[in-house]
Amino acid sequence: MARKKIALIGSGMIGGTLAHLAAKKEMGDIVLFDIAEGMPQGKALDLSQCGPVEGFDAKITGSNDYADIAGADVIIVTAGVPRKPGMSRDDLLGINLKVMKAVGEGIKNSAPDAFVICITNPLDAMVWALREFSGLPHNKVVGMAGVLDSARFATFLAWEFDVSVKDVNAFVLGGHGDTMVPVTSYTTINGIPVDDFAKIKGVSADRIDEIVDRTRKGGGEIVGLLGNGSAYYAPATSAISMAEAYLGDQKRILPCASYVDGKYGLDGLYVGVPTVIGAGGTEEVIEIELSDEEKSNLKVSTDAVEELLEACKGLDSSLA
Ligand code: A3D
Repeated sequence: MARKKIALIGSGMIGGTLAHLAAKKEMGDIVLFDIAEGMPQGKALDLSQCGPVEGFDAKITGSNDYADIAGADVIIVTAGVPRKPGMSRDDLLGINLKVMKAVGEGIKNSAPDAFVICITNPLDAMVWALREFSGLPHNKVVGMAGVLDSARFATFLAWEFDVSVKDVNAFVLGGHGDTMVPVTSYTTINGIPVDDFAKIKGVSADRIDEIVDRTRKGGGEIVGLLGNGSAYYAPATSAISMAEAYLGDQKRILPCASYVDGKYGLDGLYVGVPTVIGAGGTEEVIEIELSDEEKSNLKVSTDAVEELLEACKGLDSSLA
């Protein structure tokens, strides 16, 4: 059987980390693509030389030509610019929308059969725009955010309760912004609802609210600390888990920015929802019961995403 091919559009901080993870896991051969000349080739050479030490045979190449992504099974898109301290994800809209247009057209022409995972911010609007520009079916284009946001929530809960992260199943819905909705009613510690576990551990409801708030602002906390650029290790690892679910037809239920048309009262929007990922791409969106408060929080979050889509349509008439 031929090896799988993974194309990474954008070879910056997340792109390079993705390449290293994919190579270590022997997911397939890897193409690092970027508009910066020399940089993806340099990273590919450096990463290839990890092979003898780490024991992987993945072929890693760098490119500035979309022809080299032809036949890719999975494409992960990080092309664009990240936040600087003081910027919101939405401040990136104008510049990254133009990047999505170039990337969408490149994918349409060179690798229209790939499963495409978008990471570029502002995520929910960019994945929608990328799908529009590429013309791929909705089930083959998805955004990575919920796996990362849930991992942040799980990390903070595990620290608070002093338990293994492996036993925390955290749940975050909605857009990837400060209005995201960490859902405590579906968050469990080895099956025990988080609110019950907090009582067992003597952790107050106010403290859980603080953790929810820290999760919402988790990306900004890292941007502030780094001083230049945004998180890349956990975003890369999160996207790799989605790529593995597709390549291995794992049917994992992962929170992803998926196309929702009808469920959750939404009308043709990409937003974070629990999604089955298997060989068919995003195979099913799972609609869960929400309390009135959770519903209204989700509405605030999806309204914010809808506003961004309107802004995209204003910036590029081909999207209107
Ligand atoms: P960075 O290290 O700057 O890498 C971005 C790369 O994109 C650079 O190497 C650029 O040269 C390249 N690029 C720019 N324009 C194009 C183009 N038209 N075609 C191909 N490549 C291009 O950024 P990063 O890797 O740290 O972050 C990448 C994106 O991910 C940013 O938009 C971040 O905001 C976003 N991000 C999202 C999350 C989510 O959870 C959704 C988390 C962290 C970062």
